[in-house]
Amino acid sequence: MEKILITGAIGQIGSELTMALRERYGKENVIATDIRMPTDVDLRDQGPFEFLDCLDPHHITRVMQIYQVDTIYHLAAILSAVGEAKPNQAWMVNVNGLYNILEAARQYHCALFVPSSIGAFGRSTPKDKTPQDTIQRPDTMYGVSKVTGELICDYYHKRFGLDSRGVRFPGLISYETEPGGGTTDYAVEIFFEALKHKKYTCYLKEDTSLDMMYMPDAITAMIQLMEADPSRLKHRNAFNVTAMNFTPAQLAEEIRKHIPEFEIEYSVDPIRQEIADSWPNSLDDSAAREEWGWNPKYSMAALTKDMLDKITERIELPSEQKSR
Ligand code: NAD
Ligand code: AKB
Repeated sequence: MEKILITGAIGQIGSELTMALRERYGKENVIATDIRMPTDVDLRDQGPFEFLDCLDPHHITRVMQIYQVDTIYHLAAILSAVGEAKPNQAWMVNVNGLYNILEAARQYHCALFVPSSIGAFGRSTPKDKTPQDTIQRPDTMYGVSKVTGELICDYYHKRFGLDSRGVRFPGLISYETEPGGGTTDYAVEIFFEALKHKKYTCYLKEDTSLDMMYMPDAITAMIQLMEADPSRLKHRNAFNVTAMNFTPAQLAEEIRKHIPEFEIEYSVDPIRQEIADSWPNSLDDSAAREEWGWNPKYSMAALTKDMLDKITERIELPSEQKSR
């Protein structure tokens, strides 16, 4: 029976991936870990949870031994906007933390999933339909750490035969857990603000085009790639994956189909705008489609409806707004 360790399990992706993997492989077989304690009762009580700092290699190996781990989803990281504010911490967690996990995975013969990001591209990368294999010269610490991660995961596969796999995620949109300090967070905040206040002030310019994906598709991508037949994988780490592409103005227009009074204003944050401007407008994900059958389900319209429905169920709204 597979024993799966998740690092950064309390974060935006980890909180949903943990529940999905417990559902698929059995609650006792999925060990959620983080440097924060979970407040979500299901995540905390439905299966094992361990405090685990990926900067502590001895602790990693101790947890691996106790649970006889054979697969790791390594999600512990510092995201792009926080990474620009704290570049030293971003390098430590995203590079040194990954190195510790790679070493543990090598010693204990584990399969390893590590997500990269559209942040691994930079201004000199072709912006539209960004190819799978192309120029990667990012100028953020997040991007530098992500390219380093992609390369070292490939190295461990080639040099040690480690079964490392990964995708380059676009901005992920979800309602369960707040995003952890990225540049694409506006695309989550906008839904909560639209429902609570019918207005949102966006920190990116109205015409900033970025790729995005709804969390259910992201969860499917991770599991599907880790279960894929290895003989079909020409690429290993950092498959481009995407589901949709929009600007803040286009997302606001889609939200207005459900909340006609919704208003969006813009107050541009120069740091996050500069990061977004250095990322692709859209990705070419044909390698993922060909090599392991990637095929996202949610469009911008389907995501918008589902986000508004799910958040409405969760937040306390005056009763007349609930009958939206
Ligand atoms: P998040 O910030 O929501 O969660 C990261 C988690 O890592 C947090 O719970 C944090 O407590 C934990 N963490 C931080 N330092 C740690 C340490 N030293 N040891 C152990 N845990 C530590 O991030 P996320 O959005 O869930 O992202 C997970 C991964 O996916 C990251 O590698 C990120 O770069 C990548 N990714 C995310 C997105 C997105 O839109 N969410 C897009 C592209 C790539
Ligand atoms: C961020 O904005 O930092 C993340 C990402 C796209 O990697 N959401």
